[in-house]
Amino acid sequence: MSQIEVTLPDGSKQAVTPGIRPIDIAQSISPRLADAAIVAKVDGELYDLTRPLEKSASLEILTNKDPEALRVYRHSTAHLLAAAVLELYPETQLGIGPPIESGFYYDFDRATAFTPEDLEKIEKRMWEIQQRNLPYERIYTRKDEGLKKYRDAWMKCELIDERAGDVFTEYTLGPHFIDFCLGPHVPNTSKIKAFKLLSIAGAYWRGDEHNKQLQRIYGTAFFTRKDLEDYLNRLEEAKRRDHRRLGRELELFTVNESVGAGLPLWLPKGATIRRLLEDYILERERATGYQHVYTPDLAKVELYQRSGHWAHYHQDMFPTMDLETEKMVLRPMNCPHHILVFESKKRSYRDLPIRIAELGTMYRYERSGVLSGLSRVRSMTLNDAHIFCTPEQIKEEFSGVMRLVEQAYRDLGITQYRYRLSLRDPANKDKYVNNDEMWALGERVLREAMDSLGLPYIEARGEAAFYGPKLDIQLADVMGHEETYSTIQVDFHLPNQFGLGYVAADGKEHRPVIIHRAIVSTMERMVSYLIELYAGAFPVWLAPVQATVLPITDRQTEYARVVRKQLEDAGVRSTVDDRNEKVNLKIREAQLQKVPYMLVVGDREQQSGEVSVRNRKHGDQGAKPLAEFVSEIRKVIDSKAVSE
Ligand code: TSB
Ligand code: ZN
Repeated sequence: MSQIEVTLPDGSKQAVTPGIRPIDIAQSISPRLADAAIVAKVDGELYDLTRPLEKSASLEILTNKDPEALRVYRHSTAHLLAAAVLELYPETQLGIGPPIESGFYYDFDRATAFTPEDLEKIEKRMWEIQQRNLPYERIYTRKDEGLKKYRDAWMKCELIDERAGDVFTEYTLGPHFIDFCLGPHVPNTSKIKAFKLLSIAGAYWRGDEHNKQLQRIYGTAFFTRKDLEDYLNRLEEAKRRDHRRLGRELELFTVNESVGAGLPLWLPKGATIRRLLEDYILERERATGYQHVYTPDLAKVELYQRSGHWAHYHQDMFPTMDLETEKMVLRPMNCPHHILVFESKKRSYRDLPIRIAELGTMYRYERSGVLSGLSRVRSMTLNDAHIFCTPEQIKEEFSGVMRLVEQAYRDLGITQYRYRLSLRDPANKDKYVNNDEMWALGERVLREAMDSLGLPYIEARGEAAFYGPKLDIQLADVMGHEETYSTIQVDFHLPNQFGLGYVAADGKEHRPVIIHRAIVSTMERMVSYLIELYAGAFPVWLAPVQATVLPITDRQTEYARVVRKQLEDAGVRSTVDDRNEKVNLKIREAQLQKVPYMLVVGDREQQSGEVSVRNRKHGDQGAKPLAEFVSEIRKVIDSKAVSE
């Protein structure tokens, strides 16, 4: 019989008999490899370890160290879930069950809603099936036969109908379970070692709200129990820090249906934090040569046609408002307005760089599915600025912005971040302005600026602004999910669109470059980050209430008010809890509200003009004269210490 040739990743070749399975080859290399093997890759395509090889090809064995293999493993666990659901609730119909970033899900059509108790039962049954050591077997079914066989399974029929060719693949799991699937999977349930079902949610078939609503069961799976436990611990921690929950509990912000999704209302305590952040950054900008302006939140459509937003950013804008003689639109960015500020008078090279800054409110039509608390919203206020400078000044301006970012992060206690060079996606050019030379130049300028600062960065294609590449600063949440906060963008496009100019030393008109930059991102996104970073226990300088005075009985109410007055006079944000409640309860509640200092006052404190200080982290600090406490807390506030 003729042989086929398998090329391994190290370049070595093996002559083998057709029909041999990747798992056999793994076994022949080493039993340990076979043991760790999850799935194969044949000519670059994922391939079942137990699927026979029929022609010469290159072969890779992916093991339980490989992220791509983890997706296959998770998808295989989703089959286990489907098998368990069908054993327990045979009337259920199967949708699809793909892996996702953090695990997998499976969609089911069933008249009765799954309960959390059902989830436990299903998980138990999954383990039972896992114990049976069942193989995942690939079989081929003719399309016409399949459609007949699955007459009553409407989702399956739709999926089969769509497949090209006369034959489709299915996978069995033991004698009773079979599902339409492209594969591949792990060879056997014994490979599956650690999983957990997490939640149930509604989901429309194919994500389309006109379709039937299904029940989606989410779960996750890892190669080891340890990895699973680490993940579940992080999930718990993420719940504890979730800014949407804390936003409610600490009365920071709210979202109301009557206003609309993605349009948060800042409550007094949240507004205090926001105002502090705004004051902070405005002060830093004043100190570093920025000029602040106010510009309106909307403009005529023509402005965005000219800037290119209309052509490239339309999808993210709210629809226009048709007035009698003009069409207006809510601005999705502040740049065009700032450009008009620059243009409002003649500029000379002596004036450059000109740094126009604004806490600019803007509106983006984010799709409802991606909205989240304060972190992704539809109305937002950006700590924005546009720097108009000569090409020679870019590098210095870039470093100046970086210094601002680093100082702001230090003051806010942000220590973990990555730099990301965000480039356009060459495969999707119409999302971006078309000028290859300009893109190459922008990219080069950013790389040089980063290299000369000696800062490392990762790269991401498809993340640029439509007008140019960006240097983004990425912060991650507890689950490791990254978002962009600060950003610095070099733009050669908008100056051209608006025909901007300044008079250079040679007396001729030259074109400036625009650097778009945001230091602390939008107030919304940064506050969402700070809430989670501190789990609501803000550094004293940012805490909405810095000290609360707790009289032990109503005999000290008057004294408590005097104490509070003195705190307020010293610029310390404070409250008095003069309810007729036990002081222990008042302490407990202040603690839950994460107030940094609780000042307990009884008869003794009143007589001596003292306060008994309790710190939210360190507990009882003993009694001290009020003036002493005031000067101590002032020091903590003024130093912007991130822990007291
Ligand atoms: C920096 N024109 C530039 C500006 O001059 C600009 O708007 N850049 S941006 O599109 O990248 O947005 C700036 C920052 O706003 C982003 O880095 C991100 O941190 C924040 N942001 C963007 N969209 C949202 C949103 N939907 N909700 C909250 N913050 C957002
Ligand atoms: Zn801009």
